[in-house]
Amino acid sequence: MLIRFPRGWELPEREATPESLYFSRRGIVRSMGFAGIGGLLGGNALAATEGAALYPAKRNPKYTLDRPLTPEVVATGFNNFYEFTLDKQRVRDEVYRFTTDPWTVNVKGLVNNPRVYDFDDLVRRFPLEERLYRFRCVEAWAMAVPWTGFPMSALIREVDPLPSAKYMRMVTAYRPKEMPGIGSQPHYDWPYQEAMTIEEAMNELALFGTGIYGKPLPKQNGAPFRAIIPWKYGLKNIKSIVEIEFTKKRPPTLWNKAAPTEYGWYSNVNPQKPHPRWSQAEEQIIPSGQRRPTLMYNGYEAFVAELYTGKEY
Ligand SMILES: Nc1nc2c(c(=O)[nH]1)N[C@H]1C(S)=C(S)[C@@H](COP(=O)(O)O)O[C@H]1N2
Ligand SMILES: [Mo]
Repeated sequence: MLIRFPRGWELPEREATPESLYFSRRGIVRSMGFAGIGGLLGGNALAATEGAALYPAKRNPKYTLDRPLTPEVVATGFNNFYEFTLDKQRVRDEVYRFTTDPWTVNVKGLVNNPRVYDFDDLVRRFPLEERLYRFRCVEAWAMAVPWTGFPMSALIREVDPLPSAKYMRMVTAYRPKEMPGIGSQPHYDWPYQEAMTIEEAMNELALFGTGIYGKPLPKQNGAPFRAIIPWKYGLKNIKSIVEIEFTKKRPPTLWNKAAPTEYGWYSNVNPQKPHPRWSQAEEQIIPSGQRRPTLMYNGYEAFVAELYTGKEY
């Protein structure tokens, strides 16, 4: 079946429909059975059917926004995922070779309960919730996105780090045959790696994300399993995680290693700390281009400031 994918900021009919209407229409579609879904949604038929019980997850009302949500077509059509391409508007066209089912997440290192989770079990193991978060890229563009996921703390408690563990390292899948950007950008130290202190990861804001806009994550947004750390720059929000390791030593991270003066290891959103080539005092809302002052810790100071008091980053 030929599906027409929208380009740029073009709004397909589905996005122009209020979400509530769209979801009730999905309800109708679901009741039509498998053939009906296949006919209407094409390649997403299986994901839509499997996700029916989990999505949309109940929204947690505690986390509120100071700006409108970014249209879904923008957040799923303007992506940084260098394993595929550096062209943000082409990532969604380059992910078709990437297989995300089956998927396992290997949790290892300094923990009492190391374990390999099958993603289908993992997504049902910890209760999913939806949260509306601001999202700020180090390049100074910003969005506001409804994520679905569960607190990192839930998984961390289950694997039970040893007292000697101080850091949590996360690693993206390394599949050169499925990820054309790896071959065309050989100077990066693949696989993509990120890390944070366990104390940071235990903060209530830190999520493992499995969905966006009330549906499972599309591949361009890091299917099936990614980090959501809203007080840090986007680059810390590592996608398509296959491995999580608990360590005593601070793990290197891809961007910090590539350019330490541009991308700090912590990479907390900070309007007073400019990138060497641009100010971080303001951000540009995508897609309107409207400028706003950047908020300290991306507006999450009340939640995270205590993690950093008395420390200089
Ligand atoms: N594996 C991997 N994760 C990644 C990236 C990447 O290139 N590879 N880019 C990061 C950057 S710079 C940003 S801004 C966000 C973008 O997430 P989004 O496309 O869902 O908006 O993903 C982050 N996670
Ligand atoms: Mo980014």
